Amino acid sequence: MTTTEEAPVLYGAAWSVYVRIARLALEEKHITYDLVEVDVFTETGVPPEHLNRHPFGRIPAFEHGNFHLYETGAIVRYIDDAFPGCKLQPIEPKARAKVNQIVGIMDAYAYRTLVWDIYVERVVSAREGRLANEQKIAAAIPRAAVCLSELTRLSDDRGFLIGDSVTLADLYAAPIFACFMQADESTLLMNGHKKLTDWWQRFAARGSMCRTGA
Ligand SMILES: N[C@@H](CCC(=O)N[C@@H](CS)C(=O)NCC(=O)O)C(=O)O
Repeated sequence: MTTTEEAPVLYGAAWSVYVRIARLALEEKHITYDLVEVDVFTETGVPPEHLNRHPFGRIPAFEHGNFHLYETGAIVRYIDDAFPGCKLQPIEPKARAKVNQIVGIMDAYAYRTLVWDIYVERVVSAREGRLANEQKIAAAIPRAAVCLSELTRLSDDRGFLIGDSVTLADLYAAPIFACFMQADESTLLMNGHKKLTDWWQRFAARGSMCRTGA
């Protein structure tokens, strides 16, 4: 039997956007957990023991006693439902649907565009001493603009993206913004998005963000 007192274990790497989303959920609910480092980019590929936890070879994977999960969306909702503490999903159906809509946008569109196409090409490539793929960045700009204008349109102005307390929408958006805002392209793209800029400045200073910074 699994009790909430058993410390959950997260398998993954501290640099990972998705691992950080799951860590933020644990941190916001003040749950003690262990982070076990897994490198999925070794020369020999994903470690075999990790493929047992996550057959698709991604991170994070999650363990709570004898209960095993992968897919960040399932992990954070389990964390929210199974543990006491603040609720990360609104009860009111329309607010809950909007939180899930933002989570879906972050997952399906923003992660690839803002992290891989802009942040990795502009910031990580420079750090690694390789040339940025300017074509990839240029193609990502209009998609990034849609991500940001949709976030602005869908979010309200009560301190968090949706409502007056932290939700999964913030937890999905923040690790993606932490990467994207390091790229020069963010300055121009965030122009005219004051509500988002203010949200990011407030959210980036939260204890959970400081404790999970790579
Ligand atoms: N759908 C997965 C996505 C997780 C994901 O893509 N994680 C990245 C790290 S942020 C990863 O494992 N990348 C390894 C790879 O692409 O091979 C989830 O929601 O957990």
